[in-house]
Amino acid sequence: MKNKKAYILGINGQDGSYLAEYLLSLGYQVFGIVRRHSVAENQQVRIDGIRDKVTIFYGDLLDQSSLEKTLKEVQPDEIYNLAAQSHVRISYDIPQFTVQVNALGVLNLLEAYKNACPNAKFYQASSSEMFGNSIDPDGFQRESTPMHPVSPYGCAKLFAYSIVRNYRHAYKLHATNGILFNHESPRRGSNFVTNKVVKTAVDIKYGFADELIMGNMDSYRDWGHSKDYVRAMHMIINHDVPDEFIVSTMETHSVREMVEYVFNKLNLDPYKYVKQDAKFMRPEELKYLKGDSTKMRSTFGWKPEYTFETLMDDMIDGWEQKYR
Ligand code: F7E
Repeated sequence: MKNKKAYILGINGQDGSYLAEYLLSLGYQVFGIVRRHSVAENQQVRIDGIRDKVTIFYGDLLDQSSLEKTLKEVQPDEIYNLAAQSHVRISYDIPQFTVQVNALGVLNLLEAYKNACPNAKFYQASSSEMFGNSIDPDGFQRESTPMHPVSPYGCAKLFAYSIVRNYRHAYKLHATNGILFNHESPRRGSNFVTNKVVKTAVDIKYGFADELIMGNMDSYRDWGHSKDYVRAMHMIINHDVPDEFIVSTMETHSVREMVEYVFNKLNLDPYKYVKQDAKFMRPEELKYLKGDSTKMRSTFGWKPEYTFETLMDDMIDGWEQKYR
């Protein structure tokens, strides 16, 4: 049987790099799209280990011609859109760029997909940020929870989620949405809260830093491991019926609890080092996330292998190894 072909936008990101490794292990041929970057090394740093096993093209969600050309050439079985301006606070600094990429970029991609390879399957990285501060009475967000986003990032992601559903129905495309709650790993960018805390705490332990400056520590997040979540993406795209699925751990922790866990693990007293600065606060904050992934679990038998503790331990280990 011929190998399946996967086309991944955002292959050099945290999720894209884990997904590429996972699909290679399943025998896929993997094609990835990267944007031009002035420091060429930076655009492939997370895929260094698999660089000779994947085919990379230049492309951009803002350039439909680049997408259409490469989709025509590759004729993939599966398209994963993991590309985005993915930082919520920064979406307030560059709202128009965020909407161009995360909303209109997805429309460009859907048009290219419809024109170049409409029989392929499609996965859109939708986000729990779309819920905003909407919570069901039992304290969970689920597929049926109303979506009221509270950031330019969340608003753009909601447009993308909706246009994927619209194109699925209008043009009979196998277009799916995974609604993923926060997911982290040693490959997480160090300006997201988990990796910022872990990196700075390890720096403090080894004498390279003497304080951690935080934003709001009273928000709650449902944090899982990216490696568990890329397995979920593959299940969602391969379901017989294109649909929406929440991917989450079903547990929530505050930013404060996460900081305390990391510092305690490194035998440091967080309150000797942690300060707060308004520059890391958001004009509007999403306060509480806890996802109900029952549909995902009962449809596919999926469940996360990492717990909150083993996730954070893996990240601590990742930074400590760099120093060793
Ligand atoms: O913030 C608080 C911050 O930037 C988490 C993205 O993957 O998940 C991610 O978005 C919480 C927020 O992630 C700092 O205010 C405190 O309440 O790690 P984060 P996020 O905004 O939840 C969703 C599902 C996505 O889709 C996004 O792409 O931590 N916080 N102090 C801080 N956050 C940051 N970044 N830096 C701080 O110093």
